[in-house]
Amino acid sequence: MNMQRAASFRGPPVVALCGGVGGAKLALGLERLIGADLTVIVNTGDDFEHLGLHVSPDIDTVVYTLGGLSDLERGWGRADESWNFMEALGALGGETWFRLGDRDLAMHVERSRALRSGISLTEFTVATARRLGIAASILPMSDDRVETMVITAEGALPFQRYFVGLQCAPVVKRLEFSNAERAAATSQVLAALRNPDLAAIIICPSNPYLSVDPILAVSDIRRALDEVTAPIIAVSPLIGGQAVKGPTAKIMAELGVPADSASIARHYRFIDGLIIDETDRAEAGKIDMPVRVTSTLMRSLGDRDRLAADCLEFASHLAAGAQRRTAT
Ligand code: FO1
Repeated sequence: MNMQRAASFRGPPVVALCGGVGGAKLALGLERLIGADLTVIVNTGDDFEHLGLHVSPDIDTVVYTLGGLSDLERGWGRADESWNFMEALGALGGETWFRLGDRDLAMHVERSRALRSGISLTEFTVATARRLGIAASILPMSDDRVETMVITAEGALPFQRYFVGLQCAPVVKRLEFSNAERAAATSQVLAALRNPDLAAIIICPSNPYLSVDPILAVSDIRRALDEVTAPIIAVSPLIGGQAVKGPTAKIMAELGVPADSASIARHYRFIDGLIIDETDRAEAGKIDMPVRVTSTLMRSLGDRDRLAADCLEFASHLAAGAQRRTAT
């Protein structure tokens, strides 16, 4: 094939809904597979004002991961990081419970400056991703502020106080996403979800309660999802009743929900299919929707690519089945 044509060839668009670390791994696999045909809609319920700066942890995790800048060990922040700012801040008696690396700090300073000058979070994120050579579109779920509040046995806690400050120790009673009902989805998010050529919507293996629910709580997004005809699939974040990283299983236990794939399927009752890990193969029969069993553990780059390909294949299989049902 002519190389110029190959470079500009576009396939059907795909949307991924994504939180932080786990979700970003699959988003990277998808981006490597379909490049500019991918739009990643990212949770901003974790965003907060810290040290006078606007911090968007999940957006940054996705941007750093797709931009090849992320720290693979830590999962968040940048590789080759140094911590001089934190040390100097600590010496002055400043707040150091939430660590901002020197390189990462540049992102928060520049984003805060942009927002103060009237540039939207979407405009800043799209421009930054382009500058870092990322082919996919990375979009915040909304430009309006939505704040995830963790209602715990010890009271209501802003997300990062719960997650980083208290290391997820307090017992979760429920979650609230303040302003989600009123927050508007951006025109870019709605255009991606309403694209008539859409091949699939993929809910990444992020924490359903902390990372995906805030996206689904935005009324405009929920309504748009109700109207899509493309298959919506999710990848379960659980393997053998545990999340690879983070407090998903702990939160499920605290909410009185069994930490298994059937619970994930019930949680996302509007989806058309669920991908589960082969460790949980025996659970497939208990799930009341189409299930694809594969390896969902993403250690290597190859794992990310393979799971991304499995997602696209599963979605196209579901779409073909739906077409056959419509035709008969
Ligand atoms: N996570 C931590 O566990 N400790 C931190 O000090 C921390 C700082 C931090 C700074 C910037 C950033 O983009 C992310 C950061 N994270 C930190 C990760 C973040 O709190 C969570 O991973 C997400 O909000 C949950 O998806």
